[in-house]
Amino acid sequence: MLTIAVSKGRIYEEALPLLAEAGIVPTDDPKTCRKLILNTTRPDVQLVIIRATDVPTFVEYGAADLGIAGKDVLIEHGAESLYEPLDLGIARCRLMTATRKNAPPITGRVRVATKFVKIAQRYFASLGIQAEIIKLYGSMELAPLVGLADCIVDLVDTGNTLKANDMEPRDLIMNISSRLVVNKAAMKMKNAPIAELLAQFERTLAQR
Ligand code: PRT
Ligand code: MG
Repeated sequence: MLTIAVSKGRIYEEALPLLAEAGIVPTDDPKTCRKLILNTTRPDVQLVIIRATDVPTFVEYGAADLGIAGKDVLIEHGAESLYEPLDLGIARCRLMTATRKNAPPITGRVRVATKFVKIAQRYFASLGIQAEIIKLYGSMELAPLVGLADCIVDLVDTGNTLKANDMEPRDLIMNISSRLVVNKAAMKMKNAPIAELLAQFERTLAQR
């Protein structure tokens, strides 16, 4: 049995066509079904549906053999203990700094609200800017509006969320896409089926 960890939402939606090309079609829809383990049309493959930030943990401990996770989540988790053989090119976005519209440029000391604490710390340190990082779990856009922070570090896709909150994107920290990750022991113990799956994903991606 191969177990693949995927988060509900945009990664799941964008991973479905890739999985389908490999003959993996879930027999339930996680939007309407509360099951956390989904069987698929391949009797040897199951999906576990978990929070995006938990995917590296499940794969690291071997609770899932493979996983699909955003590069943002992988860097923040510190995913040295995982293989990351493929950029799936899905759920693309940009990790950026953002401020209130027309805010003065960031210099000297800055208060930053984000859920990407490690990435933000490294980024501001690399610029020689002294940053006080405030960890939040969501709705980062609110922080500058209520005086909690000068700046946020968050994912931006269309930019509509920032615009709706009188904020604007500032600097690009990195481009983000979702990656396939593999448990190191599984890569050895289940090498044949995993290698076959990797090859199929590669063929599909090459055609895109
Ligand atoms: O929802 P939950 O707390 O369980 O986790 P999550 O929000 O991290 O999961 P999910 O499914 O929303 O996102 C999973 C992954 O999708 C992220 O780790 C990214 O790698 C990727 N991704 C791609 C995004 C976006 N695009 C994105 N736009 N993740 C989040 N957003 C959010 C962003 O945080 C902001 O709130 O969408 C908003 C901005 O979108 P625009 O279009 O208004 O700019
Ligand atoms: Mg979300």
